[in-house]
Amino acid sequence: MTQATQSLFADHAFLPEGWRRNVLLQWNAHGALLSVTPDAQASAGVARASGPVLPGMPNLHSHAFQRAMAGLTEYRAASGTGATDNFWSWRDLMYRFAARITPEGLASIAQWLYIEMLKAGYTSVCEFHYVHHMQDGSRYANAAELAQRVVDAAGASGIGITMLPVLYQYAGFGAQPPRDDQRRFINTPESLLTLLDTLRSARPEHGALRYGVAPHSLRAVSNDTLRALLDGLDAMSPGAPVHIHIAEQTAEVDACIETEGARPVQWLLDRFDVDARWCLVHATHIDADETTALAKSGAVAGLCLTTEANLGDGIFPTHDYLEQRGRIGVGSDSHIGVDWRAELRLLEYGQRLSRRQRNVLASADMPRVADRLFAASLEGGALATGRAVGALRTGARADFIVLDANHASIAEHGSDAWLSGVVFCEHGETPIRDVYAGGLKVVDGRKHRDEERAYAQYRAALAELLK
Ligand code: NGQ
Ligand code: ZN
Repeated sequence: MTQATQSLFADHAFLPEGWRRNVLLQWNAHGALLSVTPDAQASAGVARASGPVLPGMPNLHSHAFQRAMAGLTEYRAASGTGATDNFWSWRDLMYRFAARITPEGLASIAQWLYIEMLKAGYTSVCEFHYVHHMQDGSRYANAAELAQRVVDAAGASGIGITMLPVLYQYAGFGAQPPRDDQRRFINTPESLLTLLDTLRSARPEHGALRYGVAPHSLRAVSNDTLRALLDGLDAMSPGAPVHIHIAEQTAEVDACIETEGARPVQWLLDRFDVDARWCLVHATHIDADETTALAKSGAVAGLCLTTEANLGDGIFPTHDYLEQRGRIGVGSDSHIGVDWRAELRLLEYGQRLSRRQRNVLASADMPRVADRLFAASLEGGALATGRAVGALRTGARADFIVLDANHASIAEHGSDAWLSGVVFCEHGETPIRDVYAGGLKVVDGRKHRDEERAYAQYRAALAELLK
């Protein structure tokens, strides 16, 4: 039996044109918005949101298993005089962790992580999934076993997911053979496409589930294998999303120049039709020409500020890129934090600290930094998901957040200051009270419907992993 239309009345809601009053939201049984009507009449039969309503934020970059190692690598592992920890030494630790992941463990970690995301107001996630094989590198009976566990965890939590199985083929530029500790990740374009095909048959796409692919990085594929992957994807699902790690570390930029004769972003833009279906994650190290070219391409720059800060990556030229109308979105990546408010705050603070100015990412038509960054990352993040999300408009998913109007960060402020309070203030518990994903209220009064059970399972999985 199909359920009747559902609805919510909001005294204030953030629509594509900004804050509007008396907004009636209506959606169908599949979780798609049927109408969004400002200046509507409240009526007796319609539930009323307890506070201002925002669209849910897409999380454009996640490695779910890494949630279980958050907080466990914050010590100096390198020894000897002048020894430094860096991205690469962190990666060694992370690989040791990845080697221990089991299907059951991954399911429990992903389930808990996605609940944390929903509680934070992330209503979609793009999962850049690369641990595919058994501990010894051989295939599971179902080649898509681990990816399927992640898809199922998303379904159970209620979050929308774009599953991006990762092609990891080489250890470095010039088609270097994979390292032993990368054996769980390795595929050819053909085997990866087969894995994706298997997964698509077992778990067909629907309103909350989409597929794409992720060539891991230019280090991990070649020109030819990237081409083969994209051709295969287009045969299966034309225009599906493509995500890639692109220029996170100066060492990879140097290696790319040395073996390929160009910087990574330039190399990619010169050889492939990079457009709005692409998400370039960590385009951190780009020069002025690449900044202009990337902005012009229409691709989304995937920024993961808390992870990039945690790993000591560097600072993306956000100001110049936004001035040239570049698209952005945010992701929680390694999940050292799961909070888009912190991502947006740090995005601005990196610019403030390096330029010794304030309100760097404001623009002439959007003088409020939080409003500009929120709107930009909704739009770019939505594009990266390849799903109809990121805005309160007809046809989009009914994904939204209800703020606590009495929260100390926004109470007594005018609506024009609400997003500033939400993003920049760090006072006590989250101002996010309720969260709807696909029209279902999955977080009610800061609690997810399944959080106790999921947390117990997460702890059990973690205990097992850390044994
Ligand atoms: C990853 N993570 O794939 O998990 C990467 C590290 C790599 C981040 N870049 C591994 N944050 O890039 O080789
Ligand atoms: Zn990543």
